[in-house]
Amino acid sequence: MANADTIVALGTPPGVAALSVIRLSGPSCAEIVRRICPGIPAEPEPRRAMLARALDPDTGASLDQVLVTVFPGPESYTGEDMAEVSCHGGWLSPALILEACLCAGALRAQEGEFTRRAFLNGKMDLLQVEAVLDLIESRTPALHGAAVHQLERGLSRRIGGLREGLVDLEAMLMHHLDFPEEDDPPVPTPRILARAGDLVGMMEELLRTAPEGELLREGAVTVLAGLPNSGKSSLFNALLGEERAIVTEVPGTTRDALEAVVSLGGFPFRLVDTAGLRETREKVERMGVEVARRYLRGADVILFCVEAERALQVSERRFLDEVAETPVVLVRTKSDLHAGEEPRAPRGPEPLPEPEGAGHGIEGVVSLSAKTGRGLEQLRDLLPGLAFRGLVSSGAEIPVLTRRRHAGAIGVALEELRAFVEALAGGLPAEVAATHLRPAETALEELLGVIPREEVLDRLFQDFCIGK
Ligand SMILES: Nc1nc2c(ncn2[C@@H]2O[C@H](COP(=O)(O)OP(=O)(O)OP(=O)(O)O)[C@@H](O)[C@H]2O)c(=O)[nH]1
Ligand SMILES: [Mg+2]
Repeated sequence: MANADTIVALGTPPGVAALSVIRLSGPSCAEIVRRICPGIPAEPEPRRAMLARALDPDTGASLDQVLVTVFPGPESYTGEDMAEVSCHGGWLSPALILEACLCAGALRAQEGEFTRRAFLNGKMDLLQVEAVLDLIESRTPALHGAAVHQLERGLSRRIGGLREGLVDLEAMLMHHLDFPEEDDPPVPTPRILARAGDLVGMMEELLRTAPEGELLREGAVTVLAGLPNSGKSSLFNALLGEERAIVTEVPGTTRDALEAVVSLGGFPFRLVDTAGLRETREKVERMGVEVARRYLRGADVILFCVEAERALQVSERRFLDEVAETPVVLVRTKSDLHAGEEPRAPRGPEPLPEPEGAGHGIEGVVSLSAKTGRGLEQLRDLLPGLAFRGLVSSGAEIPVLTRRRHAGAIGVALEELRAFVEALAGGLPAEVAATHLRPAETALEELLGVIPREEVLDRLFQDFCIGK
């Protein structure tokens, strides 16, 4: 599997910074580094930073003062010989040193090539590769936490355990398969079924984390909806902490949908401000209302804005009926205009009094003022529990399926395992039931990347930056 090419890339983004790292991997690392930094010893001490002058290999001109560290394989990130050159950040030093490495014989790395090599050399499995990607892209503590856990093999161990469980089942069946005519098998069928039942339960538990796990990467789509002028854009801006959406006293101000990602309680939310819902003949506004409805159909949570103390109109009730499947927070806006609100101490979200709440997906009512900020905190506290209920209640330590690929593979394994249970419990011969175990194992092996598939790898690595 050894790779003949030595690759090089910037491990840090270009631009003004104190430091920058150039990383190399491949058999000629040490040689290339010594051509650029002739001062370092012929047999450098592994994993120890050495101060050196980096020189242009052609002209001998001084490029920077650097720290060089070599990591002989296989004890390196990629499993190959590696080297890192830490230089001063900025626009030129890193670029010149990178150029010097290319002159000295290194090749420019492809997207994700370092991690790809790490995977191919058995330094990490496919779930860990994905974790690297999530880790560097995460902007919320929730995704960051899940990625670190996955990088530390939390999910890999769980999947590995399931795979072993399937192999155990096969072993238990072995005797049945070898001596089908014997009446008294060493492992009674009920015991095999019980073990299979445990595995089914574990797969189901894992699969339940998938919908919210995928939202960790994409953000929960949180749509602000309501009649024109109900204060949607003002609330959007208040949650973002900046004046992104235009706010005026003219009903029908917002026409397009505006999106922004915010972290609330450590979880990612994709807030969408939309056009106020009303029948209108005006062409642009009508299109805006159409767009709003499209977003509402895909919403994970709806913030339904109604001015405080105003009774819900028929059209608003009808709207709530339409979205009964989606969790809704009834936001009572502009509370500062209603004196009755002021003297009260802050309180938790109250249940919607009948008949307002009956039969709808209303999960809470929050009274707030975008103008004074009062009540915003309550809304922020409420949202993680609505969009990420399972993850909030289970805490950070259970592995989470964060990609469709994960849920797809576990789904296949679960289906096969259920078919196995059904066949065996239904009295079919052991060898017939057993035909479902291999495909279940294969699904888990593909998930871990035990059997690497080119197309899966290509799709995955195209999302990487060059230096990873
Ligand atoms: N006093 C007070 N006024 C508010 C508050 N929130 C919004 N307003 C006012 O209400 C009017 C409408 O606010 P917007 O945020 O534009 O309402 P909208 O729902 O986005 O309106 P459309 O985009 O037209 O559908 C503006 O004049 C705001 O200044 C609030 O909390 N307190
Ligand atoms: Mg608006």
